[in-house]
Amino acid sequence: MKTSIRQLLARQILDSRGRPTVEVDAWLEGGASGRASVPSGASTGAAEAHELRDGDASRYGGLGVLNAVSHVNREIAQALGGRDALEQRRIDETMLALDGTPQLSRLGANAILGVSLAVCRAAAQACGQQLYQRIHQLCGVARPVMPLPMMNVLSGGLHAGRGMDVQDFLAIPLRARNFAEALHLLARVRTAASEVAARRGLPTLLADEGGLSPGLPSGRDALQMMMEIIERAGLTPGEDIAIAIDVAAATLERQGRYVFAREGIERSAMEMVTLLVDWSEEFPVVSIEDGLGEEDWSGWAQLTRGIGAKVQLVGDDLFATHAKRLARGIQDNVANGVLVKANQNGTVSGTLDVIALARNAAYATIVSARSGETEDPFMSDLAVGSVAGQIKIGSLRTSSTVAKYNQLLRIEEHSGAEYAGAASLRGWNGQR
Ligand code: 2PG
Ligand code: MG
Repeated sequence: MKTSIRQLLARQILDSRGRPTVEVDAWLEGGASGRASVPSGASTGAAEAHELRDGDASRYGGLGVLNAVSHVNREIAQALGGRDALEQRRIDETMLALDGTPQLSRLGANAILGVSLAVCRAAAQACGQQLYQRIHQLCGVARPVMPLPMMNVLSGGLHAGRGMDVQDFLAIPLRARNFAEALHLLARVRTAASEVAARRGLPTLLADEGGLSPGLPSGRDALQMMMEIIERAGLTPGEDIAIAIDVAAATLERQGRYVFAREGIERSAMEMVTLLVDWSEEFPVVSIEDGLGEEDWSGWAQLTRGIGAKVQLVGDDLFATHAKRLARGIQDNVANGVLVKANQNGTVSGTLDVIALARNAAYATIVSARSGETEDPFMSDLAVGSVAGQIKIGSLRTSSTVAKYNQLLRIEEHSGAEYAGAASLRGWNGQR
């Protein structure tokens, strides 16, 4: 059969932090092929699928992925040789069964995801489809939609040497008729961010995701700087551009308390909730990710009761793109959105299942980049094809990040898909 897998070939390449990651080429009998590579996080959740690293300190400080590469080239290639690439779910399930561990720690989620992505791309090529069309066919929902973007502007936490306690401050364009216009607004914000930093005598060098790392003493100071940046861009905060935050609270949590080392303050879960409520009242903050720790379900429930009706509350480390964890959140009224990272899950099918589960519960779905990326823009096609509605990417500076935005421009041109816009934000009613 023309769409049977003829060969899988993996290799070790480097990501945007210069760390090894897995790239896979999939070749089908009819000559179609697909290449994909796997991203990698720094603020990783404990429930994420396992990224297999060699641990050989003499090579890339132990971060090599040669074992994962060899698992693709031997065990996985043997199991999948001759299988129909159009049967994405069967391919993914075969790999899960072959691995046999709950977090894919034997073969490595990086090995498995690399194959899953490459096979998906090869299948698209074999069918004469764009990748987003192939993904859309796999989910079988309404028409593809261009996502509302959120772009990293200021970084702290593990993405910027802990220069600030809170990990990310992002910009969301509220008024754009299409993705290309939204991108233009974000470009203006990013340029203004450098100008404001330079004027204040703050560093203009890039953090891991291409944003700035101003090292401000508190989250409130960062929010004030975001306001200044938006205004400097000639835009109105809360009307043209809103603010999103990724607290990445799991990286602050120590024995149930949240340690803001830079600020010199420790907060209880209740104080975290108060802080986030205050920020969302004082500033045009429309989306808060990981406002509490990854096992702090009661704190999360409290936050959701407090502001879940008017602010998007997104679980990243909390849900880890994991259906069971998301189902618990839905059941307990925790959060109202889920961050979607294919490498937290391990397969394309599993990731699409999480998106479907969220959609059925009216949770927002935000396809997200990792802080370590490659030039592969798979996530852009995933966001459009799965009708996720939102996408979170690093800043408009590094090529690995810009590759995702550029792919969205191409998809918009090719598909003529409608733009989701701010209506895809949970809790947003056009004000604030
Ligand atoms: C996150 C991502 C991107 P990382 O926390 O949402 O900002 O970071 O890939 O390090 O988990
Ligand atoms: Mg996060």
